[in-house]
Amino acid sequence: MSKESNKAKFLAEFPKLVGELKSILVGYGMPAEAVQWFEDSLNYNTPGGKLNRGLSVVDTYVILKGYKSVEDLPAEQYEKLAILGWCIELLQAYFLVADDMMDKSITRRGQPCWYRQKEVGEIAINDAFMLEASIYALLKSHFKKESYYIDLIELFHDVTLQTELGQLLDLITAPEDRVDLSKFSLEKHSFIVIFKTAYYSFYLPVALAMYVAGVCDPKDLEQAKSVLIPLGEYFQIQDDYLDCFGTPEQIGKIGTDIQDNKCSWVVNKALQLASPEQRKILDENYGKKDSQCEVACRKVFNDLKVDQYYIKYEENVAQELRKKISQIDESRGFKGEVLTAFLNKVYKRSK
Ligand code: DMA
Ligand code: MG
Ligand code: MG
Ligand code: MG
Repeated sequence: MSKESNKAKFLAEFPKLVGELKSILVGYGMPAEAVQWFEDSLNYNTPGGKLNRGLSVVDTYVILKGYKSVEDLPAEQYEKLAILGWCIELLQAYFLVADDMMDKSITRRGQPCWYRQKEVGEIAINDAFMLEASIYALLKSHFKKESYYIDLIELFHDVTLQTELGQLLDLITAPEDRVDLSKFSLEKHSFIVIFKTAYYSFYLPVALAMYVAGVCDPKDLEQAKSVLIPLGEYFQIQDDYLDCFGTPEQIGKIGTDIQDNKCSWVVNKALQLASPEQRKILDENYGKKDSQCEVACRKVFNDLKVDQYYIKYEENVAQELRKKISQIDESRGFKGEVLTAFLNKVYKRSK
């Protein structure tokens, strides 16, 4: 089955879940306009991305159970995995609605950010909470009878807190009014991105599929984590790189990291390489809400050839990860191929 038809099959599950979630509101007697609002928020914020996280739950299970392709999965089993995949996409939608408000972003997935819709505004905060609450409603109705139900809930709770801790550090390291580049470092960057991105985007989909497959010995969860966390770190470094060097058409969003004073990989790499003159330019121009200042920073990044360091970083990290994967102990049923599949989805991505 092709990548496109896998995605189409996964997307076809979503309207059913929307129907189910709406029926909870209807059951509480919510007025039709509120039900419509919730439906609009679900449809606007959940399905429009690459769906890599959601699809990976299904893909991981297929590999762990030794199926040849997604098509060979019994329909009932496919549905369960797809629901877990959509639960990650709901978690992602929740984080993104809030992230775009906090980062003052303009577009997401090629359309205006939800909070920028004129009738939405700060109601988006409550919409974000409702996207998150939807996860637990779906888990309850589809997994309550499973022996691993509490493991799923704890996993979602744990990675949610981890992500929020990463977001906290991301935001307090980037105050709007006080630019102080001496607060940045690649070590701090690593901490931020592992927490804000790697746990929920990489560890979560694989761990969910492992629980359903019954391949969830703590040693195996640890093995998966030992590759997925550095892989997620690499993914967020790509995100930082694309924020600066990608085009809005390519990435579906307008980069805001320079003006937002973000502790991004790009500025950290530049700080490592900068001459005292270049450092002065960055000190005076980074984190200012001014497009001329942004241009001055971009010129320093280009002069330092940060993009070429990125290409080198990408090749090195992929090689290291492949080596780590080759050392995975498969004796309890976990498979390194799960991790290779993930790495291949991410390697040299351009959106
Ligand atoms: C992404 O950080 C992290 C979360 C939890 C949404 P970001 O602000 O760099 O993401 P984006 O570039 O997509 O706004
Ligand atoms: Mg953002
Ligand atoms: Mg952010
Ligand atoms: Mg970003």
